Amino acid sequence: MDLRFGMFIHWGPVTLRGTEIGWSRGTQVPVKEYDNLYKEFDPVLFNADAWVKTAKDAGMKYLTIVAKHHDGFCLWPSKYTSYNISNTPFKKDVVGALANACKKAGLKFCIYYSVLDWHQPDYPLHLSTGANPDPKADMSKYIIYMKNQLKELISNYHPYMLWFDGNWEKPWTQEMAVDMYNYIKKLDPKVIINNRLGKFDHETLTAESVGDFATPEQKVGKLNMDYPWESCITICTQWAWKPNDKMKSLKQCIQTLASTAGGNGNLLLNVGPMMDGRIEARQVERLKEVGNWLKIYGEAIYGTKGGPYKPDSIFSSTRKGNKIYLHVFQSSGDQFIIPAIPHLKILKACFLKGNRVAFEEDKKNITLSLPGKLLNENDAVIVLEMNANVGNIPIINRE
Ligand code: FHN
Repeated sequence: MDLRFGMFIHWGPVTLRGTEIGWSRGTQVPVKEYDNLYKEFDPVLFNADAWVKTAKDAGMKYLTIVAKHHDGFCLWPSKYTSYNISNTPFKKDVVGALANACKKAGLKFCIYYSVLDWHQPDYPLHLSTGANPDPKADMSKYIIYMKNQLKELISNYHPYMLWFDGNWEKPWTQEMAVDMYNYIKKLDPKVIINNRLGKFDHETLTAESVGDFATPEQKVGKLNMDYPWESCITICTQWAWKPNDKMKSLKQCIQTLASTAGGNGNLLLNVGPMMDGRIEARQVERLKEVGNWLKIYGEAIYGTKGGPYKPDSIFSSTRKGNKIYLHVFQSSGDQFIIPAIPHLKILKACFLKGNRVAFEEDKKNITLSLPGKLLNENDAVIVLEMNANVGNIPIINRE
């Protein structure tokens, strides 16, 4: 949770069609055609160090590769199925290359693995529609297949975190989830596991949940100081690569990161590399711009807690030690008024890496005098140095 910002990567033979990974199988792309795309998959420009450099330059601290999505194709040379990268013209172990590149660059390496597998014979459902369960399938054999692959991934690539998905279909039960969680924690007690093994709402973490953190999707999670969470959001609209897909602006990317951190959560920002193995230049550029912002303002994101103010469209806040970082997204006029902080006094207010900010403080409000034009239009960070540690201030709602 101190890392706050990671890269998510959805990629596979489906990029040869530019349609959505998994879900376009049997819809936009006929099943037979989809399941044979791997025979043409040859991303000769794939360079793990280049992907990791893009993540690092973006200020991301961890990287999560989709090793196997719902379509069952494996981006590593699994010995438990021939439906894997070693049987493509490309052959190279993509998961292994990224694990090594992350290690060299000091990024935490993480793996996404889909519980449901429409391609694997022993998984009862072979279509995204869930139609006609396969009577020949044997879910208990599929669970052995899953355990063998997870053991293969954990012992070969030592992931820091496992990001499961595809837990919503009938063949998969809560009992299977608990058993799988315990099996993995025996293999590696330190590995972090998301909450998408269990059969419960992935936006929250409850006693019934099976997993270590909640996973809101395509939205910023709600402010929550009680349990860890991570929002996964696409930099464009589709998870896998799509030609001319609409890309988020720099302001959207930065304000989304400041809002997830302001809500006490992480952001896993997704890219879909192209069929030749490169991440689109415009996405690399956008991520670089985010990284440039973090080079200046990273102190207000990494290793901070969310709050004490509830985030909204105007601003969010993060905190560490006796400092509160106000992330101002838009200012209306030269005064910025927020509720006072009970029992605490401001010693100093200034723009992070910038000038002092004049302020008045009374029992009810803090009034900050802001220049007409904010220092950074994407997110101007103001630091309030308080006269005591701010870690345990209860959440403050703005009327
Ligand atoms: O179906 C998947 C989808 O393809 C994508 O992988 C996202 C990423 O979190 N999760 C599922 C939808 O909830």
